[in-house]
Amino acid sequence: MGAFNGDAGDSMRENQNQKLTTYDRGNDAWEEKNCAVEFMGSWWYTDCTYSLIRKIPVGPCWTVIARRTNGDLNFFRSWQECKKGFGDIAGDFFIGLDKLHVITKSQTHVLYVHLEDFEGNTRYAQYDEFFIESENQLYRLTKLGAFTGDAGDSLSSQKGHNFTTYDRDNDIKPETNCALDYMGPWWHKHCTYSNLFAIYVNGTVSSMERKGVNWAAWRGFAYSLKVIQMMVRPKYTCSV
Ligand SMILES: [Ca+2]
Repeated sequence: MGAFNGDAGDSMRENQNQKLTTYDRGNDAWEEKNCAVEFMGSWWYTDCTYSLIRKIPVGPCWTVIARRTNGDLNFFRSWQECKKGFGDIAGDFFIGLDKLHVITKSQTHVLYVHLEDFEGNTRYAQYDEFFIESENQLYRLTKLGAFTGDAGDSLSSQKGHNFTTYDRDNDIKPETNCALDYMGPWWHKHCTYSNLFAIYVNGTVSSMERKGVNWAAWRGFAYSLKVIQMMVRPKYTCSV
């Protein structure tokens, strides 16, 4: 690798002479773990790197359960609609709570939440266990494992809580319905630090505070994100 010039700083010098590491081929210097797995990108790692273009993880193991990329599809939906799912899996959609229960019950699953703002920044939140109960148990978010990521943790606060829609109040706020108050079906408590199924607003609109596509630990309650993608994959075994 030749001499550096530019105004971004040199973050590839340490990668010189390193082998390429992928999630299935650990050629880095980190003995205990694989840098490509930990940081979700193939690269010329040492242990690990100062430069990495992180992409949303893809592969046969991942199932996308919800995606929002624009405001065309309304997510502020009824219990029946959230139960069955809505949208088009090639575009924006929610897979539905019944399917989410079946998938997460089949074996232990990991949850990955990808977030993007309107300024081109991306963050993620990963939880090493994720389980949604059946409708009889109000699709309660019973299990949510340890958090890793750079988005901050805005979901652990909702662990142990039922799913609430504007027409089914299962939250613990006695006086009102959180899904109605904040315009998004979710695992509301009293009410929530994340509201990814709320109203799609372009960035900051103060009148829509808490009612936009929020992940409070990253951009706060007044900021509505541009893109969200929720994905699950089996934690231990993935047969391709
Ligand atoms: Ca309530």
